[in-house]
Amino acid sequence: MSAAAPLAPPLDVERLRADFPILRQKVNGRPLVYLDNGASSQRPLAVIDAERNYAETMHANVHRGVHTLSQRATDAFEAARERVRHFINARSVREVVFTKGTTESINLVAHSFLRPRVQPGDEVLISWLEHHANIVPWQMACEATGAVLKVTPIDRRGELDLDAFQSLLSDRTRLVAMTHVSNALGTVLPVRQIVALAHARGVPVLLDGAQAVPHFALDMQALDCDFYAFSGHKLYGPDGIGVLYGRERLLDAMPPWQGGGDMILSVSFSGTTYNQLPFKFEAGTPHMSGAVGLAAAIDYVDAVGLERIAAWERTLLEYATERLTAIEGLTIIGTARDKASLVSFVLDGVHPHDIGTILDQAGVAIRTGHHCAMPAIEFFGVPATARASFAFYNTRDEVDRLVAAVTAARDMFR
Ligand code: 7TS
Repeated sequence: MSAAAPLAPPLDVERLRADFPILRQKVNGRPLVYLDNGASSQRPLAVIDAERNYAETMHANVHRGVHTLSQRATDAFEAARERVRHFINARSVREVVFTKGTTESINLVAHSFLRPRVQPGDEVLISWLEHHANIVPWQMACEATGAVLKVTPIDRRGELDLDAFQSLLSDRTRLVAMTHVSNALGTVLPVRQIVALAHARGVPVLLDGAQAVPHFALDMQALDCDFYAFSGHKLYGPDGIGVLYGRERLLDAMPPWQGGGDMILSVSFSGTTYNQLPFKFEAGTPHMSGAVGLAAAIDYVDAVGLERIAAWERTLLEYATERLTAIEGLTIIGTARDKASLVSFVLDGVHPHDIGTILDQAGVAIRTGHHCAMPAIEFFGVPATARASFAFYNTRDEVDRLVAAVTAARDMFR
């Protein structure tokens, strides 16, 4: 079984693994097999070194000082923003807002974009696949405003019902907010169609890219969405840093959502004028070393090549799907035709948490539970799944270790 021939030469996975110090350890006496990349992927030395270099040679507060270190820190921070802009092909750095992560990016849009625009009875349209980060902020905004949350159904494969989506779009829809890739099932959503259908009705679209950014190349101008949110820690970068991409025209018209330093031009007790984009949305001291580390992660991912990453991850997904399916009593939850490299599954007679614990004893790290996407998991009539999520540094041998450990777990409960 092999994936379609990649355009670039295949990855030298063993060589790349050497870039990730954390992967070199044993857990419970066995070499670590890290398959929880959907939650957080690991950082290469290049990222660790970039954060360290920042701390050792340029740390000071940005945008504030005339002294040399402050200037260096500001230059590094703004260079990181330009690096992100280039990576996602945004038109301008004014469209790149640094946040804590996907969750904060979505909350920013819920507060500053949605709340001021909706009347009682207006609608926000999401899907059944969403992570709680793309459900709860809209529920809170709806509760505060009288707007209504509408949910696009999915089918037994875990694919979005595009016809239903189309009929749920109404004259009252003020925003579509959808995940690009489901973290619980791996489904890749037809985001271009979603954007085109929504825009045809004049409805703006936010995409939750937390699970997409590590797997495929992004182009905001081609995608044409209005907002796009992602996190550094799933992209081989630091935690505590993320991005909100927003169409400049929309960001410009939005009020700030947090007040404080950096987001102002001038403050007096009679009134305050706000700073220009993107600083208007970055109140307080930002995560400067995080931005620098995120830029290094993007450099690293670009050097490896997202096309080659996608090809190798597809091979891993197919291999894991084939081998796991062959385990008696195992059911894969989420069988969309277009899937990112993760497999959610349940095993007859064994609770997912027990699978996770037994796998950990074998040095295999997976995630178990509802993956903060309770509606998506409960749709399949299960309270939880076990989820193995792959990165480009995973190997076929590691899939074999996963399969052996799952088989052992099943035998233990027989
Ligand atoms: N959206 C999706 C699709 C996600 O997968 C996650 C995190 C988030 C939003 C929130 O991202 P954060 O960086 O702001 O926390 N997903 C997971 C996961 O699958 N396991 O742990 C976290």
